[in-house]
Amino acid sequence: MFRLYGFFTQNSLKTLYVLEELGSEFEFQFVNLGEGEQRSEEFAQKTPVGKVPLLEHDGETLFESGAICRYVANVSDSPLYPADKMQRAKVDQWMDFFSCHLGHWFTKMFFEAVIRPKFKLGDPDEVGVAEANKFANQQLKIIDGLLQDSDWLANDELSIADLFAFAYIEQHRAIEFSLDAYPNVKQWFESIDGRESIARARARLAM
Ligand SMILES: N[C@@H](CCC(=O)N[C@@H](CS)C(=O)NCC(=O)O)C(=O)O
Repeated sequence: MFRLYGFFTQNSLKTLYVLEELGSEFEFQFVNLGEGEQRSEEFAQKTPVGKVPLLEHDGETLFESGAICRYVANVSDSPLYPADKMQRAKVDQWMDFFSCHLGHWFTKMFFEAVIRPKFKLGDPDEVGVAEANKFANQQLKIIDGLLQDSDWLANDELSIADLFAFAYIEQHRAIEFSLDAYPNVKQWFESIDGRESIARARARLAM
């Protein structure tokens, strides 16, 4: 059985969404970052980076949400991470795009609007927010064009890339960023938002 350590934020949510969509059996252990639990000696023994999400399986540990999503789908032989090499690369391509680009900008805006004030982490980075907003809008336009011809990001099928990307885009709610200008993204977002796997994952966190 898998054991996942996580918090409310998007990196943990990606892995929770994928585990629930796979129908995997797993235990979820909440790590309260607000209380500094990631810096406890017990947690430090499990991971050198002191971050969530963290997966335990078969006596091994794994960090990095992308690596965790790929691993759990792989172990489950799931079509959510296709075996075909090119199809798999397309899934990886979109996961990397969201980690490095569009998801990164949403995370920056979420950090500035929610995390920084909540944990009193100093002065807001207004220049950084303006840059994130500009690039997020440019890149949402690209994704909106892609989703005009397909319901999903890769290979015309739901994959771990969609769930991974969804967790980033989901941050738009907390920062009051409207998706109205991107109707295909909005439709894609809502179709994932309504999935039972997402509801089960949220119930684990009692969100
Ligand atoms: N690239 C990592 C990022 C992990 C990460 O930054 N986790 C944050 C929560 S979203 C964390 O654990 N922060 C606690 C800390 O840095 O002390 C991933 O995708 O898993």
